[in-house]
Amino acid sequence: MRVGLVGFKSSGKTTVFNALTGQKAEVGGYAAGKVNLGVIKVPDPRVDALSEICKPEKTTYAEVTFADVPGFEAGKGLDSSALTHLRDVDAFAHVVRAFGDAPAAARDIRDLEVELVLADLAVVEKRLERLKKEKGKPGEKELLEKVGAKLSAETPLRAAGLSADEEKALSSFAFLSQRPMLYVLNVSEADAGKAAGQEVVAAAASAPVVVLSGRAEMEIAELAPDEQTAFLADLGLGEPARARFIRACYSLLDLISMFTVGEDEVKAWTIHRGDHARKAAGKIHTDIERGFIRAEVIRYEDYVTYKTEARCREVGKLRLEGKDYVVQDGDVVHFRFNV
Ligand SMILES: Nc1nc2c(ncn2[C@@H]2O[C@H](COP(=O)(O)OP(=O)(O)OP(=O)(O)O)[C@@H](O)[C@H]2O)c(=O)[nH]1
Ligand SMILES: [Mg+2]
Repeated sequence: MRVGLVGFKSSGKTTVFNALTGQKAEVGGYAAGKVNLGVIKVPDPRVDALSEICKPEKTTYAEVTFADVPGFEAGKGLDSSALTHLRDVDAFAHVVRAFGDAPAAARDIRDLEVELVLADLAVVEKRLERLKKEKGKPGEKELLEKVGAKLSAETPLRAAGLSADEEKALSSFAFLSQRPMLYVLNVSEADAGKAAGQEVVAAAASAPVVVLSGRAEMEIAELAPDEQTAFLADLGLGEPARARFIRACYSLLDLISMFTVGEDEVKAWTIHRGDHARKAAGKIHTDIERGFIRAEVIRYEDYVTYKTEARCREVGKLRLEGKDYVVQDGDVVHFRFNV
């Protein structure tokens, strides 16, 4: 799962990237053209609690990869290298400058959205042009015309009310405006504890907005844990924005966690909301997916209450589920399989 930190030049993407990943990539645009990549753990108090109970040798959190993409030139449209970077990520975190001189956050939000829409419209028009000469799939032309009309009205495809079947039919086009979007409002230190203004919220349409100060967060990330708490309190914050932001990305992508527990390892596995047990098993190993027999499932809350699988079984909190069971966020799962 790759989330792209994207936006116009000098909005603070690399600063935010450093805050998230603890890396020390060069800020100030000196490393122009370079994409920085970082893998981060998704903070999850449930993993901590399970680990506390099981005392495993190893504790493994879910992970998200962040890509820090070079900034786009305002007012110039997206060039081919910008489009390549955008196509390479599953979701966008648009880092918007709201610090320093004359920030125009709402305008930046709308401008990038329009760029995504225009890039998609170009793809639609090119394909429709081709369909004058060749025969497409049944219904393809009609669907592309519908999509083209939405885009012409500057509606991003993620907000176009497409059905699941339509989305599936369009998946090979890899439209940019269809991908999940989240806004990072990069504010000055003084504004770190405040909520986003009305104009920004309106421009963001219904996409989530995370307010943070990239510079302050980067400094916090460099401190020892006990110093971090004091610094955060000074800024009027309870936890680093980093934790909020990472969780927001996770839910934006409609990802959930299931857990496996044992003496050797407590581990969070990233799956999609709606995944069936057999598919979820395949995350762990294809053998488990192939030889799937059943899933033994305990709710996270029950596991924390009764502490062991055996005790959960005794009190009737361990359920046996088949391959079509839809795994729920927080399920503690033990797969039985045979190969
Ligand atoms: N005051 C203040 N300055 C910041 C903040 N975040 C970034 N900056 C400054 O803004 C400048 C650009 O920051 P970068 O993180 O390099 O921005 P970028 O978006 O990666 O820039 P490009 O990759 O060139 O598009 C640097 O001088 C940063 O120190 C912030 O929260 N507050
Ligand atoms: Mg940068």
